[in-house]
Amino acid sequence: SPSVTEALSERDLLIVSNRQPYSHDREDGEITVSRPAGGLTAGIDPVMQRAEGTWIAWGDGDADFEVADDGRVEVPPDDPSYTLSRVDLSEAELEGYYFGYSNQALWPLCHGMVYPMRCDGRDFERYRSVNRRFADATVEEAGDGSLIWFQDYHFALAPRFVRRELPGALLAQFWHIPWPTADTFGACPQAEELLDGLLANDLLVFHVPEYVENFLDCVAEAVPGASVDREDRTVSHAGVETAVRAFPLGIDAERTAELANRPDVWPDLAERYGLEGQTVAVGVDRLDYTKGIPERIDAIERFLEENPEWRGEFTYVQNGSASRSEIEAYEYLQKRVDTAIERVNDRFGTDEWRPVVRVDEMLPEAELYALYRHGDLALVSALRDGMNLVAKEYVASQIDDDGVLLLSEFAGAHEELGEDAVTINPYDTRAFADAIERALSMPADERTDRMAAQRRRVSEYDLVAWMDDVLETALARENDRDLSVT
Ligand code: GDG
Repeated sequence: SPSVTEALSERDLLIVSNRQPYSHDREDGEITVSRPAGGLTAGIDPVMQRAEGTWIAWGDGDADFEVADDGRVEVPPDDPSYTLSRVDLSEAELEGYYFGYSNQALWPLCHGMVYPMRCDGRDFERYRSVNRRFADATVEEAGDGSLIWFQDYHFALAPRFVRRELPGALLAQFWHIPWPTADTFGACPQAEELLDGLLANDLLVFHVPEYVENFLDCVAEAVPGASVDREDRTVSHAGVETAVRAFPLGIDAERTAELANRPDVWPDLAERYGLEGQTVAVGVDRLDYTKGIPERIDAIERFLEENPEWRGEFTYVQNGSASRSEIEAYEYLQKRVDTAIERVNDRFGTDEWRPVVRVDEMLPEAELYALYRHGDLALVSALRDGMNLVAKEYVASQIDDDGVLLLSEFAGAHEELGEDAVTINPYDTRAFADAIERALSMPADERTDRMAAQRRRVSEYDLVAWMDDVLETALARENDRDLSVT
């Protein structure tokens, strides 16, 4: 909004994230710039352009560091307006901080999955030292009047390091994944230090109230001397008062609908994957064990078993690009998905029809949104998910209001969309299979009413509305601080 933009133009805005908004690659000796996909990165970019701030991120290619000696470069390339400052990580740092602690300790822990969790002490030391490197890079660019916005679970410790150097700066953090119950979080040997790091923020934001409550429980249990005010949802600890809030991340619904409305994309896509004349269900995920993909394929198998009239008529498209494959739990998941798909296709497939179509490659946005638009059903069956933007993207693409979203009760998105979506428990194969059948036979006017209600929500509370809430609340923290001092 104009008021937030104006407030930001008067101060220095810094973003700290693992992923960078632009990367440089070398192609045939030439250096080219690309803009990695991703809703939030794309959403913050225009804010940064207006605020002329600084973005600190991991640079991941030789070319990134060739464009400038110190890794600093002005972006966007065609209209330079803010600084991208890269932190170069060694193999060992990446191994310990990213593949180790971030993705084998914090990721499973926060999703309540202690089985694949590995809280290795050496990984944690790397995580801490990389957090310190990002904090140092931040302090170098920032001042006491800066607003510093940390993204996600890669940086639980950096806020404390920054706070020690810049006691007057305004610090905020957005945590993209769930926060588990105190019982689960207590399993982590580094629990107290992680909480102490996060409590150096003036504002800590989660997607939904449940994560806020869980976080406050964890603090009450594991941080000696912290005082938790349940009513205000604030914590006072080590000289800082942290407000803990829930703002559910939104998407650029208008742009999504425009892309979904492009003509001529669907016919080619439908031909490529054999979807012509089929009733189509879609699933779009990074191949991650939190997304409930094998559970979904089990439900499809059960559905085809019990509803023979749908054989030959119904196709499930699984779009899933490999992710974090270096990690054993991911390698195992990928095999489970392959095996499950093969099993269903062998059991029910014919020469003319494959029940499950696997799309391995990253689809261009226009194709992804065409798939959403023409998907009669979307199956979102996460076992746990901070939000799940796929659910919102599917809804925003339903410009004809005729699809049905089947949504796991364990995804953050269920908080906003659950009332009008078809709720599923991914562990309940029989009920999930029944829900697919019910969704397919839902009367047209009911489908339309439900989808229109979901679409209204997604376009009303969109990415801009969310960003306004977060930044406005962060800026208001400063006034609260001044008041509490005087
Ligand atoms: C984390 C949290 C939270 C996927 N395939 C293609 C493609 N995608 C895009 C989707 C979507 C994104 O990837 C996945 O976002 P999700 O939100 O579903 O999941 P995570 O990656 O786990 O994200 C999650 C999110 O952070 C934000 O806070 O919602 O809970 O886990 O945007 O569209 N995009 C294209 N082609 C593909 O083939 N272009």
